[in-house]
Amino acid sequence: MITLLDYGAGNVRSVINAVERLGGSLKLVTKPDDILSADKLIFPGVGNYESMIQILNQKNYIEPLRQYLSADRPFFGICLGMQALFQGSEEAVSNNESLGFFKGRVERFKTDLAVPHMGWNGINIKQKSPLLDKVDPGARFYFVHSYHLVPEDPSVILTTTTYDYEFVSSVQKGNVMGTQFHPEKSGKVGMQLLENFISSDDLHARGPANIEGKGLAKRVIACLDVRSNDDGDLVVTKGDQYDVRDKGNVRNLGQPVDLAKRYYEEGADEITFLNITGFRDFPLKDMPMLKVLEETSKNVFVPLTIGGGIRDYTDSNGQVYSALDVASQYFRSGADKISVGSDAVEVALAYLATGEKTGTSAIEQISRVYGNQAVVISIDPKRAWVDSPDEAKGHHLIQPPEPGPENQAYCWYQCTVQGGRETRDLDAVALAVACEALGAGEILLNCIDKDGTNSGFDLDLINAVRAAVSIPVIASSGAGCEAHFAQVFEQTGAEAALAAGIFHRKEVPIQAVKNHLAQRGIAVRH
Ligand code: 1PR
Repeated sequence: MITLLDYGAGNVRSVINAVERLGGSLKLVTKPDDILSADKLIFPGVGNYESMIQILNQKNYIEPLRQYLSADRPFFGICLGMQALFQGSEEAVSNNESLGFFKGRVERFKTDLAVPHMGWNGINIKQKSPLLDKVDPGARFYFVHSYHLVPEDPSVILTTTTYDYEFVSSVQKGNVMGTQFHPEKSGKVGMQLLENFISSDDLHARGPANIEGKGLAKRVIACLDVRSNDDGDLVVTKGDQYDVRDKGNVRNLGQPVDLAKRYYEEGADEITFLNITGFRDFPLKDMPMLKVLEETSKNVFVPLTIGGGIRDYTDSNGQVYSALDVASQYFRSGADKISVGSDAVEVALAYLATGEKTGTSAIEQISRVYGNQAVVISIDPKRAWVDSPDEAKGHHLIQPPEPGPENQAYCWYQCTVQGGRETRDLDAVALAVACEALGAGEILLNCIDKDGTNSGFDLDLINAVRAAVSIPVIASSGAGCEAHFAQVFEQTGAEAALAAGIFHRKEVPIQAVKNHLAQRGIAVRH
């Protein structure tokens, strides 16, 4: 019997699904006594450190947790759930006092690389532990965090990981252990680690080790654009430059749950769902999308992102729902990240006009509760061609190798909303910078001109945005063959590349992309 400490933030569904898949039975902590009566306790934490500590205090969980830990009973903290074991974090502004089981603190990454550290990275094993039994030392695990541990006592370090520099990625002392990475999101290798925790009778470490692991891999993401077709069924569709109709009918490329499962099995590093008509429907009434997430997360143990319709909403009875309410439903249904499209453009325009952060925008609210890493901004720019820089003052201008349709020498990338239906006087670079300032943790960078063309990613656009932000960028739109992925990783700083059409039409298998990247010396997860 595994007891799960769910303090109400982030995606615990994946941990529940993983434990159940491994045959474990699960009980949720609903009162302080449940902690003390647990046989084995898992504490998955996602989001903001300070809000986690506040909730643990409000629920009176701190003291029973301290008692449980000091009795050396089996405890597994994941991500924030492990950070909570230390004395405090730089992330917390005021209330900083944590469980204090381990001496040491949590610090923000100090690096020129993108922060959050997001993606599949290796582990350097420092101790032999039953937790790592049957885990291939060359395996990679899924990380998503901006802060890392700095323990005072090196003897508690189980593994380290290298991201610019070496940081502590898991700890263990007796029966108390934790990982910065997410085993529940790390595919088969993560399941093995969870199984080790669940089924081992003796979890104590067995002495020092010195095994070096691999480095951070570039991510290959499969994207599923989802909407109702004309018969009212939720289907995966795919457009050409955002036009998803073929002879008047919405293209139907399959069922979202089935396709997501297929891509997980084929080795996708993440799956993204975009509810492309979310801007006109209210997602909390769009229960099929929540169901899709619930069902998908039972079979798919890599990160899931969901976008479409994440904004404040007032229904016909005057009932107000915040973007945070909508996002919370998605997280509870199995999403790890949410993606904001149209609303981000409006929010950024308002922020750029006043220079003031209101604290009430979707980006700010969701990142405050769930952490920056959970907020992706999906940008849908279109090229706007001009003859001279004077015609695009204030916008980030590019001089592409090929001129425009009327021989124009320059273009800027104009933001659109509602799936490209309307444009705004804002360029993609400015949008990305504003959203990072408001608290976004990642950019999903589409390009309407390239979408569905199979002609390769828009390298100019990707370079311009990547150079302007310090959060990870996912290159999207235009992938037509394996070589396009190598090109985007060799010629831009993108951390991940996403494709839709070539995977849906089975033109290029995900493994073929990864094999090609590996042959070119680009690190990928196999
Ligand atoms: O504005 O917050 O409601 O979010 C709506 C979301 O739906 C946005 O993220 C927006 O990008 C997306 N969206 C809206 N309309 C469409 C459409 O296609 N008509 N799809 C749409 C966006 C772009 C990518 C696509 C890549 C790769 N699709 O997701 O998968 O371009 O395609 P490719 O590899 O086939 O070239 P909101």
